[in-house]
Amino acid sequence: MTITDTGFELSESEVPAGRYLVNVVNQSSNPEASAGFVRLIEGKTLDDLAAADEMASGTPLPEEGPAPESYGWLYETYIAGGTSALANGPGQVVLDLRGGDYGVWADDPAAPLPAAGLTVTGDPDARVEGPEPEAALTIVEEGEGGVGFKFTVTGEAKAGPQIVKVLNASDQPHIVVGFQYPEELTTDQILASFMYDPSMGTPPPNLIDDSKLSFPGYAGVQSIGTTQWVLMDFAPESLALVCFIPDPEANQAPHFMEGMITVLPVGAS
Ligand SMILES: [Cu+2]
Repeated sequence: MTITDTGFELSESEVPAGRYLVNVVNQSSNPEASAGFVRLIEGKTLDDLAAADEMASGTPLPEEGPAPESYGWLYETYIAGGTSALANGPGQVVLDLRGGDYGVWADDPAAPLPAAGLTVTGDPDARVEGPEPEAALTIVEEGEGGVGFKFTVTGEAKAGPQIVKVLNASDQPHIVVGFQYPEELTTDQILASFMYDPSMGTPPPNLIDDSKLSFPGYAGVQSIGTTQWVLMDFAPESLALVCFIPDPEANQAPHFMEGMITVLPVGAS
């Protein structure tokens, strides 16, 4: 798959259901462009996976983002996962495509990039079986809407490229945004930095300097019960995992506010 500034180009338009290694090449001007696979449901089209049509017709989405009821169906449908690729570099993910009509999207219903279609032939309900890549690190997404969510991590993150297995064992979709920082991080520091707005006056101590952040780890939105294996290439720096999906059971609070934020050490390779 190639991501450009006008959309997603897929090498295939139709594939049988199965476990796939997807190579993502980013030729767009967005260095953190991402791509994921969402199965469409009755009454929903590729236009429901991006804001491209609204922007083209001059009716942009409201500044606060699309209304929650417009994307509620994404909490119910099958979303296989996805990854991002740094500009011109390879991104790789292994994921399970069950039968159905999919849209390849930028992991955000308000994204300006139009979604691209992919038909997957085969049983829409059958779990995909296949060889499992050997992962260095496993992230299990746990918890319950309205109660709280967390990442449970086993294994050790190491500097360099590695396969990270991500399993959604909760009751809502999740995303893993892994960012790195050259100094030590704490979850309190990250939360305070997310909440800080310059109009609030004095910044919190240890405010994160955005210019020092990098994003070498990313597992795209995935629905309940899915597993994906993503190639991540860590630097020997602090690593934080954060989920930004809103929780409809908690007044659309992002999952990181409900506990889905974790700081990990990265060992020498
Ligand atoms: Cu989440």
